[in-house]
Amino acid sequence: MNEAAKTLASHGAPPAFPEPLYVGRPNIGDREKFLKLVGEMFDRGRLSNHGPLVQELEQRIAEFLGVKHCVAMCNGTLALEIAIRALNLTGEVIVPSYTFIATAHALHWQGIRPVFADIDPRTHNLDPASVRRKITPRTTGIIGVHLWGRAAPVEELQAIADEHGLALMYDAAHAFACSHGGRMIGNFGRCEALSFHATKFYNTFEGGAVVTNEEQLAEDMRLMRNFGFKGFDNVIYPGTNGKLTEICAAMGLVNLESIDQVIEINRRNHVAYRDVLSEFPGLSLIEFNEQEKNNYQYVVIEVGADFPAKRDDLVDAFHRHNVIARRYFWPGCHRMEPYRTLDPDAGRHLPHTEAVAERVMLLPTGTAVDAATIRSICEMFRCKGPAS
Ligand code: T4K
Repeated sequence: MNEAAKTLASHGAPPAFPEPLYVGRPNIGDREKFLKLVGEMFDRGRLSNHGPLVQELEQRIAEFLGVKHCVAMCNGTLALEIAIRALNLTGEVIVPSYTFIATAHALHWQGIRPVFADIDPRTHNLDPASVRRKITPRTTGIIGVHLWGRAAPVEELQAIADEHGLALMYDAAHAFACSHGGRMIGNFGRCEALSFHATKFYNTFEGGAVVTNEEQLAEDMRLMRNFGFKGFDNVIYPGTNGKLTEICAAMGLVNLESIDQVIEINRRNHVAYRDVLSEFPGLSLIEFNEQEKNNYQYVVIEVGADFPAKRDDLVDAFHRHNVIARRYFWPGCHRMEPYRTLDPDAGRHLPHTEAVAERVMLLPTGTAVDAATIRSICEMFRCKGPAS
């Protein structure tokens, strides 16, 4: 038993939850409607290759985001890879290290070097000053990440991209249904990649999309996701297979209908966490700008040095109590392979990334938890906190 777990036990911590509570438990919409769509799909005998459900989903998502084109993909990682290729990125591309590993891997898989810039410790998003310092003659682009659904500094990044003739795109895997300056995310940079993975607040089992307002870019990406086929027997590009299936699109269409409801549940959960956690000096919950649209899909807590338990001990103790808290995105991409071996000293330039990665922990939200569960989850902090 680690120190935090021992202290929890000695302070009469609540009993473990009977079932694990996960960060990333899927939200599942109307099952009857889903099964009806699947039945119709079987009757049609169209299971993949841009069938009617995928076409409808693309149209619905484009309308929802107010963007001209939505190119559905089989997952968020392929969406990133295809977007990167369609933008002709080569050489070096600047990305945050404080992100899911897919952001960096999508570049590395195409022989492009991800160059890690530091983050602003207040927003957890790219620090424009650090981005500027990372530009070299080999830099061709910047990928901003709207971490936790909070917009990256889009105005500053656009100014840097314009000044240096760089392509700017976004990894918007966390930011579906979010806005910045009243404009839906999906409309920034040259294109934005979305993830609809099962663990996202809105899911298509696996899935994703690239959204863009550029006609030619959308056309190129449609070609790339389907092996480069332009009509029967005519391949004009070395493409890949990035297609979303019909059954995934059926899930997406059904889940779109309950998206407002899920966001409202996430928002209520966020408020419930905020109310309880405000009692604990040393713990802070990241906030969202209430003037914007937010999906509140991540409950991100920073464990300060003044809190009487270490983040890692807390995470272990929570796990023992069946609350599967996560340390996203520890230890930072630069400390994972192959990047750690390629540049062992990268951390010297990423002090905020390293510090934030050491203090963040995520707790469960979504339709699987309610206010009473949240109070019980937070009891574990109370046992260790100054109030006990
Ligand atoms: N860019 C960013 C910034 C991203 O965050 C991601 C994905 C991507 C790009 C790439 O998009 P995709 O190619 O994935 O579409 C999870 C997700 O797999 C990943 O999609 C997500 N980000 C990342 C933040 O989280 P893991 O390795 O933490 O997943 P895993 O298997 O540990 O699942 C998390 C928890 O969710 C588990 O403890 C159990 C629960 N769970 C999971 C699944 C799949 C369920 O309860 N039911 C399920 O069906 O990466």
